[in-house]
Amino acid sequence: MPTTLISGGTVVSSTGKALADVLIDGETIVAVLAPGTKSLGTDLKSSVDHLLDATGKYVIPGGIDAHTHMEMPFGGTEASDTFETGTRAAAWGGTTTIVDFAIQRHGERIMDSLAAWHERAAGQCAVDYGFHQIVGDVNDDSLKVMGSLVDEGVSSYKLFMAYPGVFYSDDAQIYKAMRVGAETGLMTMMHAENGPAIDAMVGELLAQGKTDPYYHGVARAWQMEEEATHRAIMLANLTSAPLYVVHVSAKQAVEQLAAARDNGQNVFGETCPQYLYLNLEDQLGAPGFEGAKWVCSTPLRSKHENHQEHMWRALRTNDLQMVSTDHCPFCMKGQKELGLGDFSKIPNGMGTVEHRMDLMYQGVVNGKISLERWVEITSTTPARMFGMYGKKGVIAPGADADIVIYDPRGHTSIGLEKTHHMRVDYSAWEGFEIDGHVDTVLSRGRIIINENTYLGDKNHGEYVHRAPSQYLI
Ligand code: DUC
Ligand code: ZN
Ligand code: ZN
Repeated sequence: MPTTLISGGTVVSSTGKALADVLIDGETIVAVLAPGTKSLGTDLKSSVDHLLDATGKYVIPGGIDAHTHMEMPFGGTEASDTFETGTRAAAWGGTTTIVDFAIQRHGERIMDSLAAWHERAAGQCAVDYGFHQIVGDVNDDSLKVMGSLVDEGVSSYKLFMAYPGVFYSDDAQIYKAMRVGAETGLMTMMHAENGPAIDAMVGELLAQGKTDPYYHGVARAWQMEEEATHRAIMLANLTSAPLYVVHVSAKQAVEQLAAARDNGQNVFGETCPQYLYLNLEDQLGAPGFEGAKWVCSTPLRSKHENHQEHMWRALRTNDLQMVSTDHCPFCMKGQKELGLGDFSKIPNGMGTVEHRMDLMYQGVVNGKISLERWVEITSTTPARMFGMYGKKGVIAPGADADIVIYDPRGHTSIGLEKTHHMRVDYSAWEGFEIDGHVDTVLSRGRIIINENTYLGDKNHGEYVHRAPSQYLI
């Protein structure tokens, strides 16, 4: 097995940072050493197969994006990143594990859908991958089968309170599923928006001739998110189910989560970079049909309502626990343009998997979060939340050698289609300048990004069989 030494860097964890060398044997970290440690009198630098100089740089555990949708069939089309292209883009951005979603649609059986998603991903991924299970048809068979998901390494499942007629579950279905989740050690993930009320409002807006992308944000008002978040929390309280609310964007939804946590309830929330940096007026309200680029759900919120400051604060104070992307890109040409003249037909989603580590590092530069918190919300907590910690989310002996060497003096200009690696014909992040740079990325000991070169391949990524969440009680 080839050995690698990462020397001279500052190893950052969720609890601190220190100058240290990291020794890797094959796929695994074997030691974190005081700089310059000798082995049997020999300088390790001269005895390893690969030496990576990290002087002046941060050495962090590889990013874990726990919410992606590669190839997702949605809105009459399919997300434009495949497992191959999406995981390669993830690698470029310092993300070494994704957790995607196997999708059970109406009339399908859960285990068939899981098998289908395994087939899509196997042999296609540049980095490691796991699955949550979307349960889009809560029926007696689904409720029976859900209990065996944990044996498949799928320790979390997702329900939707939005999208009636597609993935939507009503309150009775949510109640029943949560009971099973609580009994079988599954984390319940929730898309919390009041879908039926949203659809009613969409109908009203379209009838008034309000068809532009901007109205996507108007229809999916924060009240829709707060109400659904509260309802999900109450149903989780009743059933003793642990609850993880995805893509939180409204400060009022954060307040619901914070109040439940203060009350001792086992609930959690993630937000996404788009809710920390982008807004309703400037992006969704861009001239013409441009706003379609940023149509996602939950939607971008109004810059006049102070949601973003609240999100950053919640990340700092642990009212929100982590940041994922909800990566689900659609091209403008042929996909987003399905909604020309009717915002409700614009496929929901945008591409961020490549930029999450950089965008969140900018939060460190801007004084919004600490360096350690950056590692915690992008890697360590995702690993703990979704049953991967020990192998993932930490630089320690025995862990997978998933490591990013990050240069705080480097610079990243997020630009046009040509300068990113996601398979989408625009960048939702064009023009963002980051004071930092992903220099080198290792996935299970293999150098997959170095000196702006991709060295990985689509056969490298392995399925991560996840244990139950460490946050179950
Ligand atoms: N929201 C999105 O924006 N895209 C995929 C699914 C979702 O809930
Ligand atoms: Zn969702
Ligand atoms: Zn999603």
